[in-house]
Amino acid sequence: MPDIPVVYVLNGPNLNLLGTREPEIYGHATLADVQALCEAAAEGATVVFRQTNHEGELIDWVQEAQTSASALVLNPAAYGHTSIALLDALKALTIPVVECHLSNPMAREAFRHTSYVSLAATGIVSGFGAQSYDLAVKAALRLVQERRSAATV
Ligand code: CA2
Repeated sequence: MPDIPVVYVLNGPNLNLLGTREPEIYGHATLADVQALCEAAAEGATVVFRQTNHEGELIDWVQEAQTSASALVLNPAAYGHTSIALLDALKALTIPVVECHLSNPMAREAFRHTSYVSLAATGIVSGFGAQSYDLAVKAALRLVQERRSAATV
């Protein structure tokens, strides 16, 4: 029986406010709705879903993912634009990393056009609102599957 994959879905600062403000940018779904969406997208795989407003805690969880997860979906929120420490933590991972954003940062202010996280991400899903997470979890699981198949040939 194959091991059940574990997908860490980590969320950065202010995403706890989702659904309460700026619905024109981030939509009406709450973070609890997004978690439910990720669990549905995982189709039986285990989802570990967390949010923090603290950079160090996010980095601790990224480090934890290396030993406890098969893949990481990360919405770094504003830390994606600012945190070299987060990038360094991501560079130490050997599991697939899917960067995920509700909005499309490239279509917004210039300061959102830089993503340190992208330098370490396998791929990026952005601009689809809460559906970005559905796509990101599915992409992460596909990457896990591909790696497992490649390891058995
Ligand atoms: O589009 C995304 O998912 C972002 O990662 C969201 C970040 C932003 O800094 C990135 O540029 C793009 C902001 C998260 C804050 O979320 C809020 C949600 C509702 C109300 C207030 C903040």
